[in-house]
Amino acid sequence: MKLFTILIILFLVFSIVLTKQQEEKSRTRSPHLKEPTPTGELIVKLKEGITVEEFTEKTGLVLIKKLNFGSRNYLFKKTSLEFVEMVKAKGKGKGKGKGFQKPIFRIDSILKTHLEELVEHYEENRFYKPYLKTYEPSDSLFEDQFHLVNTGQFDGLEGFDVNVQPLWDEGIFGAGINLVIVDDGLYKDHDDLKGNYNPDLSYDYCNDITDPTGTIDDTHGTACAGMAGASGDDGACGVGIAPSVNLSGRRIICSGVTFSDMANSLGDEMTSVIDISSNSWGDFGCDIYGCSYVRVSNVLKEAIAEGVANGRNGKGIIYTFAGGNEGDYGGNVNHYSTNKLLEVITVAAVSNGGKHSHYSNIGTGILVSTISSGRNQKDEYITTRTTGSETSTSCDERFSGTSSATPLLAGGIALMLEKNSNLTSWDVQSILIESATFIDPPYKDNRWVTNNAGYKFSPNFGFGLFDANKAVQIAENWESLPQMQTFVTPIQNKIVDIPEDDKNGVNLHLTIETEDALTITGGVILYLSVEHSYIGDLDIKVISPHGTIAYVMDKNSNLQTKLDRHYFSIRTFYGENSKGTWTLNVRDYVPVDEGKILDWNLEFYGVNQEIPDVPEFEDRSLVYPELEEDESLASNSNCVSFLLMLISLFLFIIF
Ligand SMILES: *[C@@H]1O[C@H](CO)[C@@H](O)[C@H](O)[C@H]1NC(C)=O
Ligand SMILES: *[C@@H]1O[C@H](CO)[C@@H](O)[C@H](O)[C@H]1NC(C)=O
Ligand SMILES: [Ca+2]
Ligand SMILES: [Ca+2]
Repeated sequence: MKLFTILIILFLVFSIVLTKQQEEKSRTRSPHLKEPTPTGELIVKLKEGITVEEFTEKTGLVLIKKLNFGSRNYLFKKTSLEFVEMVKAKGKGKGKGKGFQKPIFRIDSILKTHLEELVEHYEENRFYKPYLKTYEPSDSLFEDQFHLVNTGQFDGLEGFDVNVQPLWDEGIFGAGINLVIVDDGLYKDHDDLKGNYNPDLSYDYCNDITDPTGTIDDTHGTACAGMAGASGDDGACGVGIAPSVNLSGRRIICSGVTFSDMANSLGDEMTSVIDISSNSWGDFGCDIYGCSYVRVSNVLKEAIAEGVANGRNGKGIIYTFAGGNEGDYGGNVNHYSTNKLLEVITVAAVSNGGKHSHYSNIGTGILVSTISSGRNQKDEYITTRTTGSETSTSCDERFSGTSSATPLLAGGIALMLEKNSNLTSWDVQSILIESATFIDPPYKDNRWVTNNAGYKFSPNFGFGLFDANKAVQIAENWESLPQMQTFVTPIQNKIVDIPEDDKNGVNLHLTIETEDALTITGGVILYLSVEHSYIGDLDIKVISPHGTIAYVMDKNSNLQTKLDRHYFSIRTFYGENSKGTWTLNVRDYVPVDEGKILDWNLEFYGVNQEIPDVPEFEDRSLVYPELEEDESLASNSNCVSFLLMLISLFLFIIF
């Protein structure tokens, strides 16, 4: 009985130790800490007086070559027969990892005796993977930051991240780049931010003072700042994607702020030194009660156009904007205003499981996606671990949404600019498109379209997931595109009825002549006016002369508004030539409510040359696991907490 008890205790202790070790293992797992792969060879230093012949005779090893240094260093392998055995073993077994045998140089006891007798020292030869230095921030929450390095924590898909580690290893941290967070307050004294804080570009537009800290409730801007540029190795929280970027805050979320203040916050007399402006705010296009179209504010549009054309000494400020979090109510970036402008980079969110985040607005205006929360239909707040403004050390573990996806991209762009500060704002857009990773979770139709220039676009993801390493590598040798040109067609104002209850709808056409043609880079704008007793019936597509379809608007039972010279942004046609006949297709297949098209036209943003080729990169597309039942169900059971999340995660200005 006693023995039995002791055994049980021993077993328990043993399993605890084992679990601990396992934990330890998974905690420190990093792609760069893997054992280097053995080559199947042995490096030896023969003892003084031992000849190669003597050594090979006794050990049966075969000489490969003498090494260049010293006089007694050699490389050996086993006999070719044994090597064949080894290679065979390697090929056995099914599936990745299973039955795989590394070409380990087996050193049995006989060989061991010989070695001890004949050599001074020996070691197995291995493939060397050079990393000049690996940056692994020591910050306590870094290991939870799956968006930066996804090791599979929180059930995520290992490797599905923004691929920043190779850049950190090269020492690219965003130094010397000025990134402005336009938001609520920025708690500049936070331990995670103060080292990167730049007061020169900061301002509180609510109080007309230079300190952007704001009130204790202003946690959103602080979290955004941390996402982009929290410093590393400071003991505080986690780390931003660009841990050395210069951070400034512009406080505009408060009552009393006006359109002109907002416009000033996006660009002012300091525009020559602002590099990037990150904006995780928007207007309210949709909510649980329905959607309404919001007109683009002229003054905001102009401030941004000015920043892109003349900011950064003519290279253009790079604006990132959150796509918005109303995806569960049919939110589409084309419902909104500032965040769909072609001049800005509109960001969608995907989860750590590689899926479109359910709340993330879709639309042809989305440029790229980055990683945030939204696994399944559950409320998982786990995402960044950055900053909160309660004290100088508090961390925010519940920050997510397209609000967090946006500064993540903005910080990534800082890394691109550090590598090549000559990039224009439009160059950055092109490079993001060129470098984005195709993501196609098998759980639903992602409506990917491959356009005539070979680019893939989806209204869920834009051109795909942001890959910082690829973007920076392309940025390094990118030759700036020529000046962006625009071409706007005359307004087509023949009034046309939209056939009621008809699956085909009406097709309208316009033709671009050769002399007006551009290679589309910035995108296409559809301006459209419709008179209809229920706009939500409409389904709108634009089809290029090459047959590429852009899903501009889906039928949306929530939509109750007017379309009056409405601005729809379309990225789908990147790289196509605008020459030829374009088609606008408008359908209404709901047998109540009807209307007519009053006018429409298109505007093209492009250049007078082909888009340059970029190098091919390693394919980082995901292999998705089998569909799990709970992932396929669009459960609405968490509706209330969901709403709370949306409200807390995305800031809105109601115009
Ligand atoms: C970065 O911020 C510091 C202040 O913290 C400022 O002195 C410096 O000029 C900024 N760098 C650039 C490139 O503007
Ligand atoms: C940036 O442009 C300048 C002037 O044209 C040039 O000398 C420099 O090499 C460029 N830098 C990069 C990184 O391309
Ligand atoms: Ca930190
Ligand atoms: Ca109808």
